[in-house]
Amino acid sequence: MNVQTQTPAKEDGTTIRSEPYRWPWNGDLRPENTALIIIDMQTDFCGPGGYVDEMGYDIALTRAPIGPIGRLLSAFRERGFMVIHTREGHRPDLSDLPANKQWRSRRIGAGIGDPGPCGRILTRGEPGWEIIPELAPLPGEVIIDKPGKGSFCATDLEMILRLKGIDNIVLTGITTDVCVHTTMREANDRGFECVMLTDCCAATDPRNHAAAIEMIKMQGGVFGAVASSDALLMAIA
Ligand code: C5J
Repeated sequence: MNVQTQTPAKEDGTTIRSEPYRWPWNGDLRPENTALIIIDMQTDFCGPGGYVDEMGYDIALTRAPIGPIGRLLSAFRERGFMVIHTREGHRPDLSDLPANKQWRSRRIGAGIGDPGPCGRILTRGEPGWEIIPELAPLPGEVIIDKPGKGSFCATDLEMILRLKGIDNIVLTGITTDVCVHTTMREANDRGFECVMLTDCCAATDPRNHAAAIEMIKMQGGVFGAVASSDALLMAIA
């Protein structure tokens, strides 16, 4: 495609400093058309005794984005942007848990649906499944309960975004290489304009975090763009 024919992004504060292009592509960044999605900031992914901890990964890594997400969340709430939280987890009867997913989790010592220090692992209604208090949803904010990694699979997220007139999605949460990336890919394929905030995400291995960021920047922004939360905060200030 001849890039000269595309609508140029404005340089007047309606785009943010990001890679590999200034985001969003068309300069149309407003509270009415932009949603913040906070993915899986649950005790199971970043709390002591949760799923990630039980698998033996370092939760200092997955806790690192809590502060940056908190600051962004306050700014988005103040300015009236849509805020959406997601939770990965399964029904208590595990009827939505594929047998291979459960088998794999048991292999690494954190069987989904099995008892753990924070209740049954990745099971809806259990303490470990709750969003951490630092980032707790406010009444009226959308919460998406998802059985898989992507936030669009087997949920009503797309319908909610379309009905609200959302074009732009800001992606934050954990983990960069799994649920955040899967959600960004799903959103991008549906035509949403996505940016992932690098300091507001984390992986259980920093190399995977770095690789996930690089993947987004390929092909002129194959899934969208990446930026820091400061860049976005500056633009909406
Ligand atoms: C994983 C997630 N890693 N929230 N879930 O199983 O990324």
